Amino acid sequence: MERYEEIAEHVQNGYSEKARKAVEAALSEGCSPERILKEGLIAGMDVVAAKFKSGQMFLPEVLAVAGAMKAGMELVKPLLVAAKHQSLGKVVLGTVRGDMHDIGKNLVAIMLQGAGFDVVDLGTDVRVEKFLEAVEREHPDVVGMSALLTTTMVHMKTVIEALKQRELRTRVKVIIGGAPISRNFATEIGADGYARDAATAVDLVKELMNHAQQQ
Ligand code: B12
Repeated sequence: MERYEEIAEHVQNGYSEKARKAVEAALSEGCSPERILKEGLIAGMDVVAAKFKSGQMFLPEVLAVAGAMKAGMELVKPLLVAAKHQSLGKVVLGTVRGDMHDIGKNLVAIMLQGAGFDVVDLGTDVRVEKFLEAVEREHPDVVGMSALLTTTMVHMKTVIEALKQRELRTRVKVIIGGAPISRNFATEIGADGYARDAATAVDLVKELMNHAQQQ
């Protein structure tokens, strides 16, 4: 079996130790961290997402899968996050209130750091106040919010409204993402952009920063 498939399979089974060892082996064989992430770890998670949706997999199993995914991500992260001396800008990231999903947000953080941005990760279940405090404290160029639940995506709008009220909205660009999020939703709530995956998120942030400089 190919290494990438092996990694994907261990992620699907929720085997953290095996996933970690397979990623280690792949790296020592010279496999690229990008392919390990895409064709191994994310490919495994895609299968799990489909099975969870159709009721073939349940929460405790998905929790184990998330653990295996993280074990693998820890090893590829330092390789993707190359130390760049000059920062391209600063991004504050967080998963909104009531939402514990952080795998996608963490990937966005890794890719942004890899591209040369400073990232301040506020974690999961981030309340409005915490986003506002971070904008005041960190002076980021961009605020990124993640939501994976239809019940929590509504909080993105609350944060945008609160930024307006505090007169902070014009200081930052706001981007959003997560499985239930669409471009239409982003427009509807007044966000500056939406990206469907981590690689596109990097392009989006670069685009918004260029735009801001030209203004
Ligand atoms: C793993 C998982 C979990 C894990 C999370 C572990 C963790 N640490 O993150 C656990 C087991 C804890 C979990 C719990 C729950 N989950 Co869940 N979970 C998933 C699952 C299977 C995969 C999510 C994932 O990690 N995907 C892989 C990553 C790489 O993809 P991603 O998150 O989409 O992120 C990418 C993009 O969206 C984008 N992106 C993400 N964030 C951002 C942010 C910005 C700024 C940008 C630009 C881009 C961006 O880039 C990322 C990288 O490419 C999804 C299924 C799915 N289709 O998404 C369900 C899913 C999200 N869960 C679901 C549910 C219902 C729940 C629970 C309510 C279940 C329950 N009954 O308790 C709880 C809620 C807990 C809570 N309060 O948050 C539903 C949501 C349904 C809905 N419409 O609201 C889903 C869709 C499954 C389903 N079809 O039923 N879950």
